[in-house]
Amino acid sequence: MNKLIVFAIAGVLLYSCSNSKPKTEAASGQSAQNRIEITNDMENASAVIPSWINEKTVVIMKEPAAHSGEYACATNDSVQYGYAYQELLKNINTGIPKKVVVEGWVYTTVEKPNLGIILNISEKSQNYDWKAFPLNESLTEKGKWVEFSSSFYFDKPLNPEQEIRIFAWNQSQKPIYFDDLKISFEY
Ligand SMILES: [Ca+2]
Repeated sequence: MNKLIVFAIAGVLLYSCSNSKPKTEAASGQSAQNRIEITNDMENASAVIPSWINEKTVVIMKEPAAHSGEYACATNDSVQYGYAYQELLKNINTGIPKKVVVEGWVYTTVEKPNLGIILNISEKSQNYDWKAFPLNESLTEKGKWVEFSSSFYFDKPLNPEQEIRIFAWNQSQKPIYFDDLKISFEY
C-alpha cells in the first residue's frame, strides 16, 4: 500500500515537472478583430522566421540565462541593433494601425542605459517616419530580467505599401539582452 502511494506521488511530481517547463513556441501571430499580436521567444530565430531580421544577434545564453528557453538577443558595444521585426503594413492586416505596443523582457548590465525601442516606417527604401521610445528611465536596476512596454502612435498618414521595422537600439556600449518580444498592432 505504501509503495503504491509513493509511486502515485512520484507520478504527480513527474507530471507537474514536465508541465512547468517553459514553453518554447515559435514566433506566432494571433489575430483578433482589431488587434494583431505577434510574439517571438527567440528559440527558433536561427530558422529565419519570416518578418524577422538580424537573427545573428540571437544567441544561446549562459550567464545570465535567457528569460525563456535557451536563446535571447544580445546587444553590446559592437552590436547596437537588436533582433528586428520588419514587414509591409499590408502584409500584417488590412487597414492602417492606430497604435503599436512593443513589450518584452530586458536584462541590462548598467543602470539607466542609453537604450530605446525604435519604430521606423519606410517606403520603397526611403525613410518616412522614425520614432523612439526611451527605456533608460524605467531601467533603474541592472543584473535582472525586467518587463518593458513601449507604445507608439502615428501623427503622419500611413499607407499599406509602407514597411514597418521595430527593434531595440542599445547606445550604452554595455551588454543588454532581450527576450520574449510581443508586438501588438491595434486598428
Ligand atoms: Ca528565449
